[in-house]
Amino acid sequence: MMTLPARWAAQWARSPSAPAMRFGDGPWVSTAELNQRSATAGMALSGLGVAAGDRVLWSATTSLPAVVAALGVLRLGAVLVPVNPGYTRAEVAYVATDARAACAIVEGAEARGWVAEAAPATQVLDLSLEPRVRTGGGPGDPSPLLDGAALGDPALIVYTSGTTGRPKGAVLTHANMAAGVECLVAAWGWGHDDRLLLALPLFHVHGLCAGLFGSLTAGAPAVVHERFSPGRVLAAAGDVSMFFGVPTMYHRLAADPGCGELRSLRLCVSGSAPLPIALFEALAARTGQRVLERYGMSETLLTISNPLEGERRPGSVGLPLPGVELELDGGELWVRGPSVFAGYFERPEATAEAFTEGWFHTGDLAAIAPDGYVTILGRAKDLIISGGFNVYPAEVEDALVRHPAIREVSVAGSPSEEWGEAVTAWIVTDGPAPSVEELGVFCAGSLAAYKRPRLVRVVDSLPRNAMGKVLRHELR
Ligand code: MLC
Ligand code: AMP
Repeated sequence: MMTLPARWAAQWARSPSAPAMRFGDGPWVSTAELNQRSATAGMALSGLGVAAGDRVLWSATTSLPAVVAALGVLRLGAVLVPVNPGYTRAEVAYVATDARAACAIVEGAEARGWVAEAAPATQVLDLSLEPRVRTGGGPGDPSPLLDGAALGDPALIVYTSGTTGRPKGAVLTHANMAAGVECLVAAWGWGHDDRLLLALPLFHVHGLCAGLFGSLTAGAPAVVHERFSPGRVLAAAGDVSMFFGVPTMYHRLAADPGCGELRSLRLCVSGSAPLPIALFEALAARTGQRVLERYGMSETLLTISNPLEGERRPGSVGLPLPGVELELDGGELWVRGPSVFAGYFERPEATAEAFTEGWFHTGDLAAIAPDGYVTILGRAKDLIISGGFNVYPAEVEDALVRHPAIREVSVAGSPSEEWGEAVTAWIVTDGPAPSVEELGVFCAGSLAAYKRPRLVRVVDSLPRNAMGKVLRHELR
């Protein structure tokens, strides 16, 4: 097994004129150009004092310079820490300080200022990798060894709240990343002739590892869209062979009169949230596609998938991918395998709590049929999944309870056809109740847009158990 950057560099050198990716309708970027530009990025970072093993926060919308910067980080052996570019000051500052980032590559000028203020030792760069806010760092090696990371070295730190608490950085090693990506390439028969239409955000493992790194590893071109739009996806469908999406994207595609355009694709994959059986069936009827549903997590990458050949069972996430072992503990799914992360960054206690003898506790409730097919039944953890983004009720409650008219609040997901779950706040008020719009404005400074409540319900009191803990399931 090789690290992914070493494998990509070897493949790029072998076939330098192959198309690697294009952005929208832009020109194709060849593997030679990607090779050269990502090497230049790695060397530029090194020249600024970033060393192998350093953590590099990376926050940008999807673009070629953003991809080049991320590949440069990995080729240098530094550790990529992706952050949603829609995050507020507090959210970005938390990750920058928790990760103790040596460097931050940040697209937005305002967000660069937030990082510089919160983490003065962090070298803050824009996407051209020019220092924009002179702070930490210093001259480094201008001719570093690229693609020299070892398999056991950390490659990626993905912030997630796991099953409980404040966001923690899940550390994925190069070995985890290679195992998690290579098994998808094999399982889904991903060859040079494929072309992936990639409209997922690149700051989560779905878009980054499965989508972008999968394409690079398969040696297959990707057509990358900066953001998802059903019309643009359907217009591009004739030019690609695969599409990966979250259920909200499939919901919007199924509602589009042009959704039959998906018929020509070889493979459509769904994940990150449950794909409702009715939506699976609507897509099958309208497009002929039996969408392949798979399951994963930031901490484990993708571990369970319906088969490429054989039965794609609606409502089930399929069978464990090669090398993955599954177990149920009191209904909770535990997983073990080569793509399961090394632990939470500098949090030995949280790591110890998340594992039992190498088995990672997913916090998801599942059933395994006698023929091995897995169905995700629900969650043991307090987590809302809205449009494929995770929202932690406690974080939303902390923001809302600061509102002067809110005496008590509890947040949970309500069923939503479009979003899967819609963030909903049950509030007990003092005086007139604030509207959903007013609460949106109120928490705009502390919560990214997708975390803000879409529904507000005013109640006289919150249901609690004998210990005083709010019974969220009774609210739902
Ligand atoms: C956007 N908004 C959301 C939202 N996405 N609100 C709730 N939930 C979401 N998921 C907000 C916008 O900020 C905007 O707010 C308003 O909703 C309307 O936006 P929109 O234009 O309709 O939404 P859009 O930008 O089109 O985004 C929808 C989406 C996006 C589905 C394309 O949410 C998305 O890309 N989801 C993918 C998430 C993903 O990649 N998850 C993978 C996690 S990895 P306002 O206030 O401006 O009006 C993982 C592991 C695994 O889970 O197994 O894969
Ligand atoms: P994240 O922390 O963003 O990686 O999200 C991981 C969570 O997404 C898992 O723990 C599941 O709850 C959920 N998830 C991912 N894929 C699926 C799926 N196909 N069906 C149901 N839930 C899923």
